[in-house]
Amino acid sequence: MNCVSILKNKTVQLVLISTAQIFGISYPVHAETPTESKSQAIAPPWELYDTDKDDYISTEEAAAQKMPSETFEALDIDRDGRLNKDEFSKAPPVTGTGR
Ligand SMILES: [Ca+2]
Ligand SMILES: [Ca+2]
Repeated sequence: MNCVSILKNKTVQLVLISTAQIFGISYPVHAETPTESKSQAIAPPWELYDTDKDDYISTEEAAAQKMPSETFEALDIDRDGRLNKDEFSKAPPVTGTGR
């Protein structure tokens, strides 16, 4: 009968939902997930800076991401007025949010 299969479906849905809820609750309690989110936050968003994709970050591109000019100058080790990936990789793990 159709009624039975609908009922079964509902039961399955209920089980799935409660399982998800248990999962959702126990996840933060355990809190022993590896630090992958951390390393992602540290990785500098090169693509975000190098908007014209010429493999260098110009002062304009740095300014567009609110990188302070002191930071830019400190990172520009060879003083050619732009940052290559090597120079940029030495950037502090602060991503253009202002502070
Ligand atoms: Ca560029
Ligand atoms: Ca440079």
